[in-house]
Amino acid sequence: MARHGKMWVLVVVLALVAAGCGDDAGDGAGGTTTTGGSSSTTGSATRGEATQLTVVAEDFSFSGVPEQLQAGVLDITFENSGQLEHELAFVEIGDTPLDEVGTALAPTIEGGPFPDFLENLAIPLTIPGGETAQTSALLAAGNYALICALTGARPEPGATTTTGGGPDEQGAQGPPHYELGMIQPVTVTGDAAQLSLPQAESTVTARDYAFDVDVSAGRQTVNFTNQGPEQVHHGVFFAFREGVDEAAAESALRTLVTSEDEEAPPPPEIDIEATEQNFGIFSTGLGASYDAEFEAGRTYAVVCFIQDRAGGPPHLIAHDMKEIFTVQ
Ligand SMILES: [Cu+2]
Repeated sequence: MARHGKMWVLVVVLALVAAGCGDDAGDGAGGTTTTGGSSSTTGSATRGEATQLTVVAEDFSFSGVPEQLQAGVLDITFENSGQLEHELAFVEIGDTPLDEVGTALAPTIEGGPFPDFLENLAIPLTIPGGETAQTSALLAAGNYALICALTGARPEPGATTTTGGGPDEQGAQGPPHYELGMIQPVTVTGDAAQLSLPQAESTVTARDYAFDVDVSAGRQTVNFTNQGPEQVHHGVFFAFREGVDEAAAESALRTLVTSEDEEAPPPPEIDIEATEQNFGIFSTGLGASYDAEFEAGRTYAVVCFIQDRAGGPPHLIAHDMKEIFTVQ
């Protein structure tokens, strides 16, 4: 939620998600993805220290969401059986009645302040309709609503257009999906003091306001965590074309974010086809594991478009929150 402080950001992110999803399943969220064939078993069971959770999304409902979960590592399978893109967003609501949560969140989604009750936030996965993704994510104790705050309407039945309803065509039309039924209460109990993800080869750490990137060439599991101490972050990746060095990448990124023209294509230095990783949105202490691939010799940027808890411009704009790196 709240990842689009300005319309151009929305346009850019949607364009990148759409481009990334064109030829390779599941790039939208960077999760390990298999299409079809997934068990529809719901509920939870424990294996070791992780809780197994399978959630199925439809247009517009969730199923498989237990009323109670154990704090700690969740091994999540998120199956999107709908036509539209949906997200799995754990939003702490405190004692706010469920029917007042949507109204309280609306300004946040538009780039405004976060409500006071929203301490913990974890949005590990966002995937297009028809896909299934898996991740291990951290969840802290608290009273949550599990919601999808994305917008996007289904194509009208019998409509004469044949646009297919991809994320680019859906645009930002319609109400947030939680207003259409994608909201369920979840109580998370247990000790939140020992939250840590399973070991992974690589790490990307977000903090106020920078990224620490430790990745290598090839396909790998990356643990993405937010170390705060205060703000909410995510990680959106841009890949640059071969031969674009870090100085040129920085200048291209500046061109992208300062462009007044919402219709303008991204700067040519950005390789849309290769821009496929996105790490979810997390409050301090939380995070998830993602399957990611980086090419040796290539330059990338990871940026954050989330606003401060007090509201304001995205962190990339307000705090230059980015890391540009070349993979060895
Ligand atoms: Cu941020």
